[in-house]
Amino acid sequence: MKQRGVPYEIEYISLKDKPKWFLDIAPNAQVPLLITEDNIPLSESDAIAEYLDDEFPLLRPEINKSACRARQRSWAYQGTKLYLKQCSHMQSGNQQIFEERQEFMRKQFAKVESFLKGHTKTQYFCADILGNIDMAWLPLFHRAAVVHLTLAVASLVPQVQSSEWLP
Ligand SMILES: N[C@@H](CCC(=O)N[C@@H](CS)C(=O)NCC(=O)O)C(=O)O
Repeated sequence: MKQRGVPYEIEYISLKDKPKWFLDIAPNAQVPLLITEDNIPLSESDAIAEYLDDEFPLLRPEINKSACRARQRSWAYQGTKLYLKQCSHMQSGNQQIFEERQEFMRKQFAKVESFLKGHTKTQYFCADILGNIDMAWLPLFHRAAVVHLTLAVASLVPQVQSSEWLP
């Protein structure tokens, strides 16, 4: 939203002690939740991203061409599906579980890495300005970099080591 120039306020909640106002309006009881200017609560990252695309000018009108746009959406969806898996990876109870989950995450990152290899001419996924697909993968790359730096494990994605996602 910052990139789009849309004004917003953030309210953090405790996921261990979710407030009643949140549970009353979030059907999936999960974050993120976006409350629009008209006071409409929206949940599910993909639905929120789509709403922002529809409501505010696209950052990247060139991706509006249907096949390209659908492709971006599909990769963004691949990214958002991994959020919870990555949370579990970072919260592994022991070394063996951590390594099993690390292997799973490594395979997922390998897929996006092979996609990125075909898109090296632009700064971001498919253009020189940020779009939903970058937004979807940004937290994954950032957290992978945090895991890498914190635990000194082999990096999940080679690009992470040298990229600007590093904290
Ligand atoms: N499908 C949802 C998943 C969101 C999600 O997994 N949120 C997690 C935080 S990373 C959450 O709220 N966990 C708390 C819970 O499920 O009780 C989306 O894409 O928005």
